[in-house]
Order: sequence, then structure tokens, then C-alpha cells
Amino acid sequence: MTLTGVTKATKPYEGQKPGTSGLRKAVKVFQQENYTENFVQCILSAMEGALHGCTLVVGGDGRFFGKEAVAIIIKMCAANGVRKLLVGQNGILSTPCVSCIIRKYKTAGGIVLTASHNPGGPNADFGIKFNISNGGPAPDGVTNKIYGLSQSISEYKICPDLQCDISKIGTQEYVVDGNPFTVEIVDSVKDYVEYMKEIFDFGAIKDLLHGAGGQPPLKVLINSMHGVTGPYVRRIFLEELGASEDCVVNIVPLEDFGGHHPDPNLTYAADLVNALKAGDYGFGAAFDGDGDRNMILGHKAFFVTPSDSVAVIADNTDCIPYFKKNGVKGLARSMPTGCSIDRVAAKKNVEVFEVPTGWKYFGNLMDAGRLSICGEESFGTGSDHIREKDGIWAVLAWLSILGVKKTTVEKALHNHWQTYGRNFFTRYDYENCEADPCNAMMAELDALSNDPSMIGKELSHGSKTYKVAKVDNFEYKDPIDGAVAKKQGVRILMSDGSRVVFRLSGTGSSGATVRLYIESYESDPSTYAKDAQEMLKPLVEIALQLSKLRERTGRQEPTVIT
Ligand code: VG1
Ligand code: CO
Repeated sequence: MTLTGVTKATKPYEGQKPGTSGLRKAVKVFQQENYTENFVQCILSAMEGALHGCTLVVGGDGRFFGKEAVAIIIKMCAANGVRKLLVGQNGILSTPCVSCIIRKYKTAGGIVLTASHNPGGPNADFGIKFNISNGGPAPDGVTNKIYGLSQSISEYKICPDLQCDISKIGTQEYVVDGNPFTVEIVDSVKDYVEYMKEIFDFGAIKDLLHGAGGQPPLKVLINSMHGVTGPYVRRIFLEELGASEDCVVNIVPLEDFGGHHPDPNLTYAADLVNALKAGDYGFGAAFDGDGDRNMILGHKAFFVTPSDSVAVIADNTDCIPYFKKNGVKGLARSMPTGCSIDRVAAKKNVEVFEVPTGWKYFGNLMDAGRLSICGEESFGTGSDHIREKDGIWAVLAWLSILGVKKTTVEKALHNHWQTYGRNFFTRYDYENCEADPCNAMMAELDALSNDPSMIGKELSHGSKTYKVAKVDNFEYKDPIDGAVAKKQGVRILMSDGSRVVFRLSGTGSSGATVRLYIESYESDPSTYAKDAQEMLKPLVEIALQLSKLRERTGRQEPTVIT
């Protein structure tokens, strides 16, 4: 079919600035005339010379407005000189799978339709992320360029008559303005599942689930929260690993995630927590909307903080074929993430990096061969097998460890603390606050970093006293390309290694979300089994008073405690 691209006039929209990971706004914002088209055009224009004749990957978490966005992207790529698109069937591809496909087929990048852990549906959120040719989220340099273009855009290119059925796997060929244009609809899970089978020993995981060598079977409960991981969980856990149907729940992706936040934490995945508390399962896991986050629970809902989860994986790489083959080059975490992984790096004598919040900061280190395993406190865990965090990978890593070490989740954690001590960690989220007072609070906290009277100051609550060693607003210089990211969160570092961190979220779609991160380290084994909330309470209270957070936000309690 011969088609023609046309140029349409448009006007800039304010605020098309990608945040921590992509542009996230209410669906109604994306539905405004040309809003989505403007942003897609800016992504394509930002590719400059790499655009013409390239191949791109397109897919998302199946949320409301996803299919409409895919149709727009196909028509616009056709008119912008893209040669080929690899599109997930029905527009479904998890974020880690997009990364996997970009790398496997060496495409120029990919467009991911997701607002990740934000709720979906006509009255909730939509989002668009751009990933570059290494498979990772676009770095600041690229997103700044996209934002810059969005402020002056005056036209976009589209091929309005192009029709494409994304429900059937196969190739559709077009001629657009005299040039061939191909859309290949791909199986949403195939490439990803094949890769997982290379990375892990599925036979060993199968033995763990079914019981072998005198070990009883491990009963698992996997909750996809009606996000994109459903089809991956079906293929991997039911078909490949032979788990029974009652081991998986919510595996049908829904456009509104069943009306819930597809966010795997103790608050929003409460049904998983409650199911595990009942005691029938030895292992539980949940994922977020786009499949890059994970929460790991043990028997009776024993909670693994994500900061510890990545440290345990890094400490047990001998259980995973991929690392046995490739070795472990370095480790990393985002700044607010608890420091347990630093201790593993020290013991293993490998480099450890502390980067700003957001997976995009890990990519350069991986590409340079200096980073193998990394994580974020926000339920993000991953490795250099792709360039995104990867929820299912994390679960398979855990199951590999439990199988090889013949241990339980709880024992693995206690064993870890016996070796390294315990980094107690908690995060308080105050979601959807008024922006102005939160900005004012951050400005005041920032000012503390220039206040010499802070150093050595004693801060007390009850019988606990902490002495301030340093206050700063985190700044990161990428060791590979020298790019500098400033003001990434105010840190109050105490003389005993405890930390208080304040940040504003960069993934909300309206208002401001304040994140308060608290960490302290204990090497006294009698504390290891203690409740993190109880242990950290004095430091939380000190942080709340110092920042006047309750007064500023008008909130007595956080929305979510992790
Ligand atoms: C949050 C997390 C951050 C994560 C980001 C994207 O960002 O804190 O660690 O990388 O979400 O995750 P923020 O700016 O809201 O704190 V995802 O799964 O929403 O793509
Ligand atoms: Co996500």
C-alpha cells in the first residue's frame, strides 16, 4: 500500500519535561489535541541523524490509552523516516522486555508506554518513556533535548491513512513517501523468556518449586497486580517451571490495574502480604505495572527491604549461571538506597557506585564494563543483562539462591546480617502534597548544607542522640562521560553512619510527593531481628522536626511507609 506523510501545524504545551523516568501525566492531559503527537515528535526529532532508516521498539504495560498511543506512534514513525518498528502484540511489552529486545536486535531505541507504578484508567495516569540504543532510559542530556524541542515545536509529521492491526503476530509492509516501512508485531514474551533461560538454571528452580533431593517443595505466590508481568509470569512460572495455577494471581493485565496502584510495596500489595501472613506460602513476590519493580516476601510475610535484596543477590552470585560465566565487575545503588551493598562490594573487593535516583544513571557504568549488579530502595533490582531494573529477573535470582543454598528467605537475610551487620532502612512517602510548601521546605533543607553551625550539632529524640557530620545536596559526576547531576536530594549524614535524606519525587503527575529516607547501621547481633520502624523511630522524629515536614505538608502521617 502506498501512503503519504503529511506535516501538521501544532503549538507547544507547557510541562513536557520527562521526570525520573519518562513523561507522566493524567490520561486526560495526553488526550488533549496534539499533546501526545507533540511529545512523540520531540522524541523522534531528538534522535537527529540516527532517526532516518532506523528500527525502534514500541510497547507498554497495557494501561488505558496505550493502544491509541501505539497507533499514533506507528503513524508518526512512518512519516518521520523510521524504517522498521518492532511492536509488542496488542501493544504489550514490559519495560525490561523492551530493553531486552532493543539490545537483542540492536535497534536505535524504543518507546515505552507506561506510567509504571502510577494508577491507570481514564481518570488516572499515562506515560511515555524513551530508551536509547543501549536499552536503557534516555539520560538527562537526551531528555533535556526532548524538553527543549517541546517548548518550540510548531509542526509534526504523521501518516494519517496508515492502518495497522497490532493484534496479530507477523509483519506488515508499507510504502510511505516512496520508502519501505515495516511493522513487525512480535510475541510479547518470547525473547525475554529465552533470555531468562540463558541467565538462570530453570532446572534448579523447578527442583526448588517441586521439591527434589530430599527437600520439600517451595510454595510460591506471585502477584502481577494486573500489570504487564501477567503474560510473562504465565509463560515462565506456569508453563516453563510447572507451578500450579494457585501460585499466581492477577496475571491478566487490565487497563486500570483493577482500580489499584500497581505498586509492589507493603501498602499497595497488601493482599499479597495478607496471603503470605496466613503461612501457607514460603515465598511471595509482586511487580509493578510495567514489570521493572519487585517486592520479595518470605514465609509469614517476612519483608526483604529492596536495599537488602540487592545486597543478598550480589553476595550470592555463585548461584546464578550468568554471573558464573561473566563474573561480577562492580556494584551500585542509588543514593537514597540503604548501604548494605557497599559492604558486599568491600568484602568482594569490587568497585561500588552511588548514583542519583533513577535507572538511567547505571547505564554508562554497565556499558563501560564496570557494573554488574545494582538496585534502588524503591523495589528496583537488576543487572547488566539489560539496562532496566527487572522484576521477574529479581524473583528468579532469589529462587536460584534459595535453591542452591537450600535456605529460606528469612534465613538468607539473617545469615547476611551475621556476616555484614544490618542496615536498617525505611522510607516515608507523602504523596500528592501541595507543591509550594514542599518546594519551600526543600529550599530550607538545601540551605542547611551551607550552614556551618549544622556540623557537629547534636540532634536528640528520647534517649537517642545523633551528631551531624555533614549536610549536602547530592551531586553526581558520571565517571564515564563526566555529566553532572545536581541537587539530587538533601543528605544529613550522622557521625555514626546513620543518614537522613529528603527528596521530591520526579514521577508524580501532579502536586508534590515528598520522600524521606532513613537509615542506620547496627553491628550488634542482638538488634538484627528487631523491627526497622521501632529501631528508626527516633531518627524519623528528628528528621520530621528538623524539616518541619508535618507543618509544611499538613500531613501528620505519611501515605506509604516502606
Ligand atoms: C521513583 C523511585 C526511583 C525509580 C523511579 C522510576 O522515582 O524513587 O527509585 O527509579 O520511581 O521507577 P521518584 O522520582 O518518584 O522518587 V518506575 O518503576 O516508576 O519506572
Ligand atoms: Co516501573
